[in-house]
Amino acid sequence: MARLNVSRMIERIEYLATISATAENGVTRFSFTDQSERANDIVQQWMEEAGMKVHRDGVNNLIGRYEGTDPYSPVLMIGSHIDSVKEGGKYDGVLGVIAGIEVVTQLFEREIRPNRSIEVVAFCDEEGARFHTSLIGSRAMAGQLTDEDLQTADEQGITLSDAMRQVGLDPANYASAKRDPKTVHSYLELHIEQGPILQEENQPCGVVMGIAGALRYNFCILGMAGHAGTVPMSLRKDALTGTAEMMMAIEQIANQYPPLVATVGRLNVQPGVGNVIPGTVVGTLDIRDTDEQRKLQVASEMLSACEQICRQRGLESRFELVTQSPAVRCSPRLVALIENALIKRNIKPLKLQSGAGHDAMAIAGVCDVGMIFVRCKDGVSHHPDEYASPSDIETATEILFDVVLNECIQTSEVN
Ligand code: HGY
Ligand code: MN
Ligand code: MN
Repeated sequence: MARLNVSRMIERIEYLATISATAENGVTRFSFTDQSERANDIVQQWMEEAGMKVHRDGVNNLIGRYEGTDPYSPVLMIGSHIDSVKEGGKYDGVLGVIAGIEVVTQLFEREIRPNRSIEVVAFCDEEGARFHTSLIGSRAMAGQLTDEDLQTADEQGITLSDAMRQVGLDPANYASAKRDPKTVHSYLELHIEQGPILQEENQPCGVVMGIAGALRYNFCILGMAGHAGTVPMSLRKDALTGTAEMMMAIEQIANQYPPLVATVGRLNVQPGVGNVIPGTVVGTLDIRDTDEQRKLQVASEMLSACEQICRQRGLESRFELVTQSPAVRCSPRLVALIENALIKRNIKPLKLQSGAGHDAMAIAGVCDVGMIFVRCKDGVSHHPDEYASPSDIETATEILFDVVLNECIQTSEVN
């Protein structure tokens, strides 16, 4: 008897992908929107069908709890996120939540009660695509969310706390999402790799050793708007050409420190009309590295290079650090459990670093964390073409199931 109902998993992934602000061009499901609430409602229904009691915490994390025989022992938490980037893929985050629900559904359908309770969590706002402050739900659970996080605003000027109110939350309550570490035994997250290594190695899944730390900045470059036809080139304070030189400097510095990566992902040029010299540019800078020290040192090198370019051009630069998450190591104990499950299925136990951020980074502040990566086609992610095959999804969810059985069931065999 197949242990998993993979077609049910695929149907659910496909269904969630239809809940999007954009009808075509991938999935756009920002947190604290109609789309995120509709997604929460259907995921809650699937959790309840799996015998879980479901509640939403102080920041709208959706938490399904499958009671164990010992209600007082710390829980096993399985999670990921169901928000997306703009025009993203179907699998990023969603796959981990659907896989967690599938494993609990299998226990429920077999009337197996784990010794420790299992919680499946759909974290809110992992991506930070709307407010540019990522890991909102998991950082709140780890007690790392701050009042100023709630004051960050989206492009329409709506603050995170306004957006929380719009979905019926009281933002003053966000601190209640903090989890007592004594109540959580360990955390598992299954996620698409969002990179090319598993495909290159022709493996369906692998074990994550660590997750790169991230620094996310908002910046503003102030120059002088002017008439595109009359201001001589030598007298201009063009904020956009200054930003362009800064971006080339950032890229040139990043190229000296692989695997560190740096990205200017958003630029807003003002006033943004063809016959006016850009006076202001507002943008974002995202720097990632698995080496915490080097990440901080290179970030300061990049910011001083930008300041120097602006000085030479008579521009003013303002950089604001919006979120930072330190590089995280996964628990050696959970790495070993995942490796053993891979070996048991004759899969090469590939060890991977994650350049992408995940909720596991924040939850590492609460308990041991482990991650399973699933091969994704050509490593494409944060893009409508993101794809993971049903057989790879099945294999990775089987690995997750094995680790869950090890973590919270006396027997390690369930057929
Ligand atoms: O941006 C990231 O690394 C993740 O996809 N949130
Ligand atoms: Mn993700
Ligand atoms: Mn993502």
